[in-house]
Amino acid sequence: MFRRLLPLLALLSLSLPALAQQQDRVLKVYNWSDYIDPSAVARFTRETGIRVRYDVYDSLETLEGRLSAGRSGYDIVVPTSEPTFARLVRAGALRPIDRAAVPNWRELDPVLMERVAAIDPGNRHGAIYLWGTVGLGIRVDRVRAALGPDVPLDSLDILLKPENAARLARCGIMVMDSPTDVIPSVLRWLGRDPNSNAAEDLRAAEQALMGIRRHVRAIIASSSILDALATGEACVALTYSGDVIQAAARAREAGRGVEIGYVMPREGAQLWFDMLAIPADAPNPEDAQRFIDFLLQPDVMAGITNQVRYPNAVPASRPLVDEAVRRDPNVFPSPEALSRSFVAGTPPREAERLRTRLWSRFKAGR
Ligand code: N2P
Repeated sequence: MFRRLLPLLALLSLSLPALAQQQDRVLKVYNWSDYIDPSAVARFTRETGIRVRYDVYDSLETLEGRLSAGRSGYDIVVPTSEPTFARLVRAGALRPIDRAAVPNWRELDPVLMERVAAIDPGNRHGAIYLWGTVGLGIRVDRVRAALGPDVPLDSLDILLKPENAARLARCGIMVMDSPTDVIPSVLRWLGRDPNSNAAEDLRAAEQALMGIRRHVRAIIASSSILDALATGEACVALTYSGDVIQAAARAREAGRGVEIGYVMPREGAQLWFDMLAIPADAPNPEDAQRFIDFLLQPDVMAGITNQVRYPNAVPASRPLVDEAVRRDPNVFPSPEALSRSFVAGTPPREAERLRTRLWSRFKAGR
C-alpha cells in the first residue's frame, strides 16, 4: 500500500511550476540504432519528467559527419573510444562530466575504464556504455552446406578467402558500410598490424577486399545488416557482435528455420568500447548527466544488456542479466578470446584519406 503511494507522494512534493518546467525539458540523445532498452528511456522520463528525443545512427562515419560541423544540438552522444571519442576529446568537443552529479559513476568497472583512460586522461569526458567485437553473422546451415560440414566456424576465412566467398555468393554476403570498423579486422586477418597506416598495408587490405568484391551482395548500413540477417537474406555478414545476436534472436522468434551464429575471429577480434559523452555545446548538460547517472544503475544496465546483447561496464549488473545472455560467450567473450583481441587506434588524417579512398573503390568495385 505504502509502496503504491510513494510515486504519488513524490509527485505532490514537486511544486506545480517546477513540475511544469520539468515537463518542458527535452533531452536530445544521439545513439547507435538497436542499442538501448526502450523501456529504460520511458522509465527515465517517468522518474524525472524529462522527455527524450532519441535519434539514431549506424556508423561512426555518420556520427563524425554530424558532429564535425558543431552545434549538433545533442546532449548525449555515444562515440566509440577510438577513433571517434579520442578525436572529440582531443578537439575539445566534449564537456567534462561532473562526477558529483553522477553518483553511479562508482558502479563503473575500474579495469575497463582504465583501458579508455589512455585516450581520455582521468576519464573526464566519458563513461563506457556498452562494448563488443566485430565478427561475422552466419547462417550456420548454409555455410556448412557451401563449405563442407567440417568448416571451422571461428575464422574470417569464411568471408575473406575468395574461394569461400565464391561458394557463398549465392546465399548473400554483406559487409557493413564502415571503413573505420572493417579495415582493422581485414589487416589483422592478413597478419598485419590492424592499426597500420602504412600505404603498403592498406594496399594489401584493399586487395583482400577486392578479391571478394564480386561475391559481395551488399555493402550497407549496419542497421540494414541486422535486418538482413534476421530475415535470412544474408548468410554471411561482417558486423557488430550484439547486432548478430539480436538478429539470431529475431530469426528464432520468426520461426522460419533461420539459424544465425556469431563468428568471433580466432585471428583476433576487434574489440571496441562505446562511450556516453556530452558535446561541449550541449544545450542541456545537467539533464545529460542525469541520464548518464540513470543508465549506470545496475538494474537499468542489466535490462539494456538483456535487450541488445552487448556487455556493459557495470559489474553489479551482471547477476541481474538473464542467465542465457550471461552464459553466451559471444556476449561475454572468454578471457582467452579477449587476450587475442585488439582495440583499433586513431589514424592520422592522411591515413584516414587512404582508408576512405580504399573504401570508395571497394564499394564501387573498381
Ligand atoms: C549497435 C551497433 C553497435 C555499436 N547497433 C558498435 N560500436
